[in-house]
Amino acid sequence: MKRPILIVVFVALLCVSCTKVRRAAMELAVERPSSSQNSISFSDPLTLVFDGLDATRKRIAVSLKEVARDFRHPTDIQFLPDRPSIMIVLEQEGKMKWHSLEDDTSGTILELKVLTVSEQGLLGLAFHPNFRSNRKFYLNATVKSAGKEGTQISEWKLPGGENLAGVRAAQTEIILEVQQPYANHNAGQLAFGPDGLLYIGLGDGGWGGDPHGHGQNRETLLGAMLRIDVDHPAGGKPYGIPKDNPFVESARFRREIWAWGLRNPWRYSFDPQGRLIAADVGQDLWEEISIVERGKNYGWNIREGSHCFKPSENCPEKGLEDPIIEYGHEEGQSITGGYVYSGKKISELFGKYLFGDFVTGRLWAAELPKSGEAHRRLRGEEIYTLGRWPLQIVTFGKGLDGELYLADYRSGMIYRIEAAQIERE
Ligand SMILES: [Ca+2]
Repeated sequence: MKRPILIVVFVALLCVSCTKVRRAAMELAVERPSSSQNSISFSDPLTLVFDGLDATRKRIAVSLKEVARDFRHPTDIQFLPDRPSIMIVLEQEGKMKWHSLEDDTSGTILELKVLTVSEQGLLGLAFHPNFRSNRKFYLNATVKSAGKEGTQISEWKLPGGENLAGVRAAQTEIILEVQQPYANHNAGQLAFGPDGLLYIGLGDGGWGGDPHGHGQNRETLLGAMLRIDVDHPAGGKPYGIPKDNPFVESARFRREIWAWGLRNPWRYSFDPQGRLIAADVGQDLWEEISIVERGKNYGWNIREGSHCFKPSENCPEKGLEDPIIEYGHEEGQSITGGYVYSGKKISELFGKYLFGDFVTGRLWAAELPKSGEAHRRLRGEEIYTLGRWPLQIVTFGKGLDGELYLADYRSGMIYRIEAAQIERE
């Protein structure tokens, strides 16, 4: 019974409103499909539900095809930039694994000694934009370093060659370490922007309600989206500060900060227009998605979504960015951001941003604001439901061909999102 207990801890600390969440997780456990099943279909009423607000939303019909299994607590899915069929999966407990979608072979690229309490672990991976020539990649993990627990961003090199079996990556540098006061809200994603710079989202340091006020404190790296240049180290650090970062001239605020006021930006990605779309996990009431831009304040912990948090009434609004999408805890309790779909399998999904909820297993797709359009709250008809699945949707992955994948934290299965299966009698 070890595994369910770990899951409950992970779920509960993502949002700190425990009883309701635990119950939801247990209900899901009962609904889980048998392991002999290798796909879940939109048309199968036993596994897929459209309830609550989803009952009134427009639907996009999809099925989930199992492409890999037997991962232990997967946390990230990426694809090897020069090998479209090689999927890379991180496991919370510290392993980075490869899996061939061509022949089902797999192996371990590295194992990192990480902390694994609550939301700690090996959490995010980004390949360098020039990976093909320099073979560099970056990991986001929670580790103990010099006696202190915190987030560590490290640089690695993967040896070249066709055959991945037996290949082991080597760590080349520690890029950044940030001490974490609590085990939750480490965020975890890493992503390079179209500008070639590395974006590192950091949560507020954890516990609940942001007890130290990190979200609004620009003198700390916590509760912020950082932007650094790993190719041009400067000032005695293994990275440089881009000249157009908002606080580059500031003596007071941290120069790594690109935007702040974030609670726990667990997953974020760049859309095809180069906009940074970040899903920020909420406290007790609201889950949210924002377009994150230079020098903007996304409100936490003054506001949760577009609502007052502290103070609970008549909170300031000026200078605080509202999300473009938010949903309440009757729909889900821990948002998992995804990617804009640009694959060929599901025409209705093309160009839409896919996201989901870890606790309730709901999947949605949104029509993001058009290029150049001011940020605004999306209207109801711009959000589609893909149903509520019996899964703990912990992360998404995007193939080099634009197809999307998701990982089920509980079962360790990886699914590809495909067109709906047509029922035949
Ligand atoms: Ca916010």
